[in-house]
Order: sequence, then structure tokens, then C-alpha cells
Amino acid sequence: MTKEKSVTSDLTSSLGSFTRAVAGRSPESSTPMEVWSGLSSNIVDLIADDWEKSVSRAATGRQQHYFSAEFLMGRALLNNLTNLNLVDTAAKAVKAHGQNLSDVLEAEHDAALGNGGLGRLAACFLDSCATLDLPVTGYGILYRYGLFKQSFEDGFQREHPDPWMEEGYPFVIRREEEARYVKFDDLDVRAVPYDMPITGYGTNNVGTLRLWKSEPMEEFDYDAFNSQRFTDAIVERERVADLCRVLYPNDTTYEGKVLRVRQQYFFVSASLQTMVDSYIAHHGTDMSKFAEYNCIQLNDTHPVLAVPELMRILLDDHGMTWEDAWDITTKTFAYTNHTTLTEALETWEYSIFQQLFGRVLEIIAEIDRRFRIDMAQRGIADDRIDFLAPISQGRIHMAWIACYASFSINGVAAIHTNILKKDTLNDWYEIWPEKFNNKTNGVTPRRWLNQCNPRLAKLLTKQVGSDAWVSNLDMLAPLSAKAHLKSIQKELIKIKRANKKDFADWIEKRQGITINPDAVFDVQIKRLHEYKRQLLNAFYVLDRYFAIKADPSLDVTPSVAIFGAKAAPGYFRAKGIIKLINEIAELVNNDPEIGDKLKVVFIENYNVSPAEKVIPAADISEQISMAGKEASGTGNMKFMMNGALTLGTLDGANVEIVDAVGEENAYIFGATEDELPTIMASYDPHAAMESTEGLTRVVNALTDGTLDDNGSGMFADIRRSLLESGPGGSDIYYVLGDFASYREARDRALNDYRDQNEWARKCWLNITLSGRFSSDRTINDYAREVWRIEPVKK
Ligand code: H2P
Repeated sequence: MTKEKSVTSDLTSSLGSFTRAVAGRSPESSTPMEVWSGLSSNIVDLIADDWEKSVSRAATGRQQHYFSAEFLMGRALLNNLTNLNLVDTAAKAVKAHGQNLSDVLEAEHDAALGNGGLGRLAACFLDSCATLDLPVTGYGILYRYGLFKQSFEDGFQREHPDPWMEEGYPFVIRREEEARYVKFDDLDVRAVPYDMPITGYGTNNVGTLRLWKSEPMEEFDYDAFNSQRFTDAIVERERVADLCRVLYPNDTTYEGKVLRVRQQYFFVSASLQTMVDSYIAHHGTDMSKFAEYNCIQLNDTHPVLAVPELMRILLDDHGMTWEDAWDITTKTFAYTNHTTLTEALETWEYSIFQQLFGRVLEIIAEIDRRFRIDMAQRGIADDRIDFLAPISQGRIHMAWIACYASFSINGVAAIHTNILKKDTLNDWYEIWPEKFNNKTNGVTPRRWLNQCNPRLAKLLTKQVGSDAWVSNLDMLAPLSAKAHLKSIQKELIKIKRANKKDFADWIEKRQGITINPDAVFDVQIKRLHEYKRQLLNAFYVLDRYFAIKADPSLDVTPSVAIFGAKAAPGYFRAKGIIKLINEIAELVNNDPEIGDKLKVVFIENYNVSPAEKVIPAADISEQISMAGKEASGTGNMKFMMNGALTLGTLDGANVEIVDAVGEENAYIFGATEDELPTIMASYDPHAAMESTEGLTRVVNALTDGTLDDNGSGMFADIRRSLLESGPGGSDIYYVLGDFASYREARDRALNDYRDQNEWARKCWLNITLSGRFSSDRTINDYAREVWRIEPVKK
């Protein structure tokens, strides 16, 4: 037997056994979900020894720990098969049992333990760390339901629980023996870790994502149950389970806020406990070298409670002096800021901390006291000190604790880091300029190119001469010289067409919408937020609709506007924008006069897996935030890698994308970040609307009966947000002001698309010049400049 044949037959037989064990019947009669479980268990079996070795290798030297409330992992099986180079073998093994690998892969639920870019970034980072053999562990929460499942009812978003691991999930392993206790003043809980293996590409190093689950100290109150007080018996259990039930519980109520703070403390306390125990096991009880062996990256402010918690452990459990403990703490933490929006610089009521953990609050108060003395000695004015203090105006300021305690503070794209320095975190920058550094985000080319776009991956492998580019994306750069070749352009056009056909089939099957694969696929997929300006995109579509209606002979390039977005459940206006897009879709898609000229698709329950379908099929990447508001963006990078052209403002990483490919190979529009303060000072949205041809018609459509919001008041609210002055109005995201320039750029892009070869030339440049947006580059920068870790030797 040849080697390949024997691997296949091995996997065929082991897959049979694993599936039988899961399903209790033959693999032939099992459901795709059961085969998925069997194959997934089989993969864990294959990597188990390497994982164990990797964990013990990492434990001895300096390690990095990534603390994050979100890890938006998506599906795991295909990712692992790809990393282990087992896709073809698995396909054959599955087939040998009368099943089909793509059905099996489709059966997997997305692990949606994240909300958007922040959580997906964390997932890409883990992939790069494993691939680069770096000793990095992620820590988060095992949310039972993750982010909600979205459905549309009459065009309104509805939220449903997403029980992603209810049918079993072999990629997390419960480590009962590593459980810890987390104590609140009003509740004690058991924290049980569930470890997820993170395979790397082309390496036998396996990283770990440790997700904590909260469990009651006692399963239920036996006495209460026996006395037929059934509800009383389980009250405590449910209270503890609430802790991990969902990601971002609604925090518009006080109770919701308490729950969020509880979640944050729960996972950082448990994580620090295992880190400290591991340190002691390997380096003894002298804690003075803790920061030499450990570094913690705080992914945004959600894990900042780790700062006072580490202080508590060092002071109370290890009897250290304040000075020594603070010295270690300030050498341990590094902080990443992901947004300049003030709403994301978390602050919590003092009273929540009083209720939950008096001791932690005492420590924060002492940090605050010393901070004030420290700042006064540096000659900082009293009002600034009060503004920057950990505790002020009855609130705890998480970002300020992070800035004070961390040795490194970074933004996620060059423009964002500059805004932090000159604006959002300027006071901190003035005191400690050396703490500040930029780490432009990146995305993993494994999932976001090699795996999701096999046709393009094949072409790149052929052109490079090997698949080495998959773990060294800079290898594509020399290929940019081939952009002018007709042969390359032709192949690229063919690949894109095939990907578009796949997407069209998928969306037809999923949502019953028919789209033409020869139309331009213009895609905006991201969390719904006013600053991201999905509204600008929706207005363009409406304007085009009116233009075609007014002149049916108008020569337009057929296009499909594709949206994917979830709105936070409590964010009324964002939900209004979803309803609006769905109403526009209703209007446009059902008008026979419009036909294929214009279509609107809203991908329901947008998530990682739908992103993997639509990104390879996209022609235009919509990155149209108000300049200065989108910290980086990472979707922009995924689109670029897959040969879509950026239609965007000079915001976030768009700036660096344009820098890489040249402005002539993207479509840039809109007011810039440095122009906007002056513009906004005298901005009159009414005047902007009236002076832009067609725009009044579009805005009026919100309330003149053209579109129906079913009496919800949502569309009037959107109109008010644009035209009324005062809070909640005034078009603060400059939608009307940027409309003309956006329309011009989008029209130009649609027109340029007609020259297919020229378009393909630009796409090729985008693909081949995307090397610097690989998360491998980002992670190498973190590892070298912040974390100071080295690849572990095998
Ligand atoms: C956020 C920022 C993005 C950034 C991402 C990762 C919070 O993601 O807004 O600009 O790229 O973090 O750093 P999102 O909006 O998608 O939730």
C-alpha cells in the first residue's frame, strides 16, 4: 500500500470507531452531525500527544497569556483538518462510510463566542501563535449561548439563544482536576476550565484556549429538593449558571451591569489562579520572578479586573509588600485599545464593586490613592488627576486602571494609535510616551484565504511553486509583477465567477433569493453600528433605485448589495437600520422594472461561516465608516486577500491598505479625519441634504410612505438622527455630508468593473500585496516588541 492509501484506510477505520462510539450505530446510518462528532473526536485523538507536549514545553519558559471576553472561533473541524493536511484523506474516509465531507462540515455549529472584529481578532491571533510555535494561551468564558442567533420577522431583527454545544462539542475538553474557586462577597463559584486545542499550520505545536465555565459549589440543595421545594433547590445553581449563560448580557439595567462585572472577575480570577499555580509548580514559591515568566495581554478593558486581582493574590496569598506586588503587576500587563468611542471605555458604578468584592475594591482604592500622589508629584493639575484617577465621580474607570498599570498600550492601526496619542489617551501619552506603540491588526491567511477560497489558494500555490505562502504571506509580493498578464487576469476572473456562483447557490438555498453571479457583488458585513454607516450604503441603494425608476433605460452595471450584520439587542437605532435595509430589499427585489440591475441581500444570522462564503465571492469591499471612528477593521483585510477592491474612507487599516496597493487600486472617498473637526463645527445636515441631488428624495422615503416600518417609529427615528439638532441628532456620523462623494466613488467602481481585465489586474495587486495584513506579521510584532517571547523549541 502507498503511504497515502494507508493513512486513508487508517482514518477510515478510526472514523468508523469514533462515529460508532458517538452515535451508537454504524457511520453509514449516522447523521452528518454524528459523523462530525466522530471525526472531530478522531482529530482530537490524533493531536492529543502533541498537545500535551506543547503544553508542558510552554510551561517552563516565558509565556504569554491572552485575556479576552470574546473569542469568535467559528467552526473548528475544517480548520483542524487543513492545518493537519488531512482534508483529502478525511473526505475519502467519510465517503468510504457513505457520507459526504461537505455535509459533515456544514453540520458544525459556529462557536460564536464573540461579537465582531474584536473577538475574531483574538481567534486569528491564536491561530498565528500556534503556527509560529509561540507559547501563548488564550483565556475566556465558555458562554453557553454565545452571541444570539438572528432571524428576521417582517424585516425586524429577532434574537434567539444559540445553543452551540448542546449536541456535544469534542473540541473542548473539561479539565475537572484544574477547577478553581472564585469568591464573590455574595456568592462562591467553582470555575471549571474547558480547554480547546489550537492547531497550527505545518507544525506539531498545539496551543490552548482555556474557557471557564461557572458551576455551583453544590449541584443542588438536597434538603430543599427532598422537602419538595423544587424551585428553591435549584435557585443557587441557576444563579451561578447565569454567569456564563450569554456573551454581553444586556447592561441597560443595574442587575445586568452587576452580571457583566461578575463575568469579568470570574474569568480573570480563575485564569490568574492557574497561572500562579503553574508558576509555583515550575519556579517555586518566590513570586519575585513572576513577570519574567509571564506576560498578560488585556484585550480591551473587559479583563482589566485582572490588575487588582493579581495585586490581591500577591499581597494576600503571598504576603508581598505593596511596592513589590505593584512592581510585578506593572511589568506583567499590556493593554490593547480597540476603539476611540467613549462608550467602549468601560466604567462601572462604585456600588457594584462594593456589592461583589470588598477586598478588590480596597485594592483599587489604594491604587487610586497612590496614583493621586504619584501624579501630584509629577506636577499634573488637580482636575486632570481627578479625571484620570481609577475612582472618580462614583465610578471605577477600567481603561484608566489599564493605562496606569500596563507597561504597553497599543492601538490597532497606525491612524488609531495616533488618535489615541493625540486625543483619547492623550493625558497618558504625555506622561508615558514610551508605553505607546502601534500594532496594526491582521487576519489569518489560513482560514481567510487558504481554507475559504481553495480555488484562489490553488492558483497562488501554483504561482509560488509551493504552499509556503500559507504561513508566509509576504511570499506573494513578487507575484504582483504579474498583474498585467492576461493569463493571470483570466484565471482570476474564472475563480471569482465560480466563487460567486457558489455563493449565489448557497444564498438561494438558505434564504430563497436568486441573484445573478455576473452582477457586481458589493458587500458590507460587520457589526451594525451607526459609525460604520450601513445607512450610507442603504441610502445609495435607494438612490439608485429611484434613478432607475425615473429612467428605466439608464445604463447601470448590474449589482447586488449584500449586507450581513447583527445589532446589539438594546440598540434601537441599529435595529431600525436593519429593518430599513430589509424594507429596501423588499421594494427593490420585487420590482420587475428593476430586475437584475439591482438586488439587495441581507444575510440572516451573519457569523464566521457565512463570512467564509461571501468574502471569496466579493467584488467590492465596503469600508465606509466615518473617518477616525473605525479603529482598524479586519474585514477590509480579508476582502483584500480574496481579491475584492476596497470602497472606503481613509479610516483604520484602510489607510494602510491604500498605502500598500496605491490609491488607484482602491476607491477612496469622503472627508478625512483631520478635516472633520472643522467640517463638523459648522455642519448643517439640512443644507448637505438639499445641496446633494436626489438625497432629499431618499431621506423623505423614510417617512413619506415609500417604506413601511410597521408603526415602530424606527424610520422616523433614523430621520431625526440625521436632521434634528441636539443629542441623538445632528447627523454626527456625517452620512449626508459624505453621500455625494460616496456615490461618485461607488458609481466609478461599478463603471470600472465593466473592464473585467483591468479590474482583475487591480484585484491581483490587492491579493499579492496583502502580506502585511497577515496576523502572523502582527503576532511577530507583539512577540518581539511587547511580549518578548520566543518560539518554543521542539
Ligand atoms: C473592534 C473595532 C475594529 C477593530 C477590531 C479589532 C472593536 O471591532 O471596532 O475597528 O478592527 O475591534 O481590533 P468591531 O467593531 O468589529 O467589534
